[in-house]
Amino acid sequence: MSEEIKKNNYSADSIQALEGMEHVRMRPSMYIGDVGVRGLHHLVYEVVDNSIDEAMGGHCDTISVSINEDGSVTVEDNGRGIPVDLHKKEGVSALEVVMTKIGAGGKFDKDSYKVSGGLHGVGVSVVNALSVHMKSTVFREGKIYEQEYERGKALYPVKQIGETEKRGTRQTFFPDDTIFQQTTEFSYDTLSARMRELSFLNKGITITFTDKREVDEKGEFRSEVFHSDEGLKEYIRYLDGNREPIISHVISMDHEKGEIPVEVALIYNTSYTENIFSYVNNINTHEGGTHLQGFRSGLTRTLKKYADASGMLDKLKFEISGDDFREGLTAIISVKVAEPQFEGQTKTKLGNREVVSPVSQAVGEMLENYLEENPNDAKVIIQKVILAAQARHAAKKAREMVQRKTVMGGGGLPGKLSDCSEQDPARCEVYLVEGDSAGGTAKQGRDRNFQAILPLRGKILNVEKAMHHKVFENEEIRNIFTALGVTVGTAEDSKALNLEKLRYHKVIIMCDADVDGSHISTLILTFFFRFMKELIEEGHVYIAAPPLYLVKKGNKKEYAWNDVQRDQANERMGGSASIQRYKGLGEMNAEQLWETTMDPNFRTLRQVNIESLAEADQVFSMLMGDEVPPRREFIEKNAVYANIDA
Ligand code: 0RA
Repeated sequence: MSEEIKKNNYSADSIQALEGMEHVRMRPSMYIGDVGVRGLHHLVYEVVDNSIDEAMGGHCDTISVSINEDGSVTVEDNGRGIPVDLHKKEGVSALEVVMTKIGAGGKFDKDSYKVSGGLHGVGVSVVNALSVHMKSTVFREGKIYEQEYERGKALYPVKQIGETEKRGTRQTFFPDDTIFQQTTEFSYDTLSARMRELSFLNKGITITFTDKREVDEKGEFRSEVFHSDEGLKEYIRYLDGNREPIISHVISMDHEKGEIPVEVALIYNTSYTENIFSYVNNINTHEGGTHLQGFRSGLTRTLKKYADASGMLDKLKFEISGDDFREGLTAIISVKVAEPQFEGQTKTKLGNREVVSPVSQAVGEMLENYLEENPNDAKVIIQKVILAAQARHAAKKAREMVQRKTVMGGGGLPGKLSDCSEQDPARCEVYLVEGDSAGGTAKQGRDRNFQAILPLRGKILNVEKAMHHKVFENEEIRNIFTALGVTVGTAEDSKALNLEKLRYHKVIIMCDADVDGSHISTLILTFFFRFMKELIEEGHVYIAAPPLYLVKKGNKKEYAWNDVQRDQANERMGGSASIQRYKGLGEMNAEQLWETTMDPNFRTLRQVNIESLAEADQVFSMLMGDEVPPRREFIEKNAVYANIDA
């Protein structure tokens, strides 16, 4: 915490004067990142982390998480129970210290992997400070103890309320809506995805997750049980369930080397994309870092050595690059580091140098063994690497073509783009519109000062199934690159994206509000996800929401985005209004399109952000891959962008 304080120019004195808990309430973002949807969900992760630590220490095996009927959350484990005896220095129970003193979090157990500096590991007291009400119940040494708090302040000393055979800790909290002003409503999908991820990352633990806010037709709560005996190996199978493997097993290992526990699992599939997810202390390190560096070097070194020895590269005319070893690779790396240094823009890049070599060595050993024992798979992998190298050369040529056109400036813009007159990208937006006819309407309806229109022809290429050079050769995709002013590839990294010349800070996907429309949105999003991830990560991508109905009676008219709104509008008009269902953007005239979907004062845009990259990857590969049954089931059950928090 001291680091953070220095950075933000708070003197130690002013903090003390404020008292830790008050400070958390005054500057919540310093502790949990933000006070939006993300920060809200971090409260749950923080409490669950404590139970996971207890499980990792070998003291418990079951954690249950529930969203209660009243919207609060309960996390319970069957661990040793937080101690309740008197804390000598503070003069109150240890439980009260843990719950009400900032930074008291992991003081009991020296040998747990607590994260300092990242978003997790700030301590359960932060959750308490940001909750209107919290209750801790401890089951320990035959007794039940309880203490309650309001906005972080204990309401009474810990009291014994009964006897029990149980052991464990139960925490229930109700987030403070004066802090989380945007919303205090927890998302089932977000929490469920995190619990699934945690169960893969911490094998052997059972995590049950239940939403008690509503019941289904059978009168039952929505509930899932997550448990993984094989950890990352199973995680890979889950992630790649919709892709076709080219080798017979998931390659994996789990061991401790030089104090740093390393777990790795990987597989090669028929796709052309690289999917590596890395974790430090259960936190997804989006920006990678030293563990990823170790993984890559171990992979490249070992495969290269094997390929060289096999003679398969003898007749090859091009150089093989690091990227080539990772085409069609899905991998997960999870390390536990006692004092992680997090760097990078979002503090999700591991900086500890001492991690590189143990990871590299572990990966090398694991692969060497596998290649030795599975010579057929080894051959398949090397063949894939060679193909990747060939394709990379072709892609480089295609990319250079795109680049040349982009660099030419004005004249290089796609003919179909109707540009805006404003020059400042921060104020410009571009609508990617399905079809030429809707494009025409949008062009008439827009405010040409700051809104540009790029019509896209029908279904754009499914990048999930196409080789890289095909992607760069595709005209619609080239138009998107050129219109946005985005280029790919630098001297160091052939896949790095250059967003510096981005011409619009809002990129808005506008499609029909029907199944075809969401399919097209998904194709475009998949393209962004695979080729311009940073564009999504930096919050530039939005989805427009055209209305579904026009409700009209006499000179009154209202638009509706769902059936409830439609019926309410009809009622407001005294019933028997005429209802037009828009089957597509094409049925709206320019004025209607402007009023409902393009006018910044009235439209609703859904910003696309990738909460969990691994989950998003799984969803995109399912939606865009070969396996039809899971896709159909998913589309029938969910909105297409269910896992892209919008
Ligand atoms: C330190 C010591 C002991 C228990 C815990 C921490 C503990 C903390 C949490 C947080 C959530 N669930 C928890 N379960 C246990 C007790 C040590 C002992 O009994 O000797």
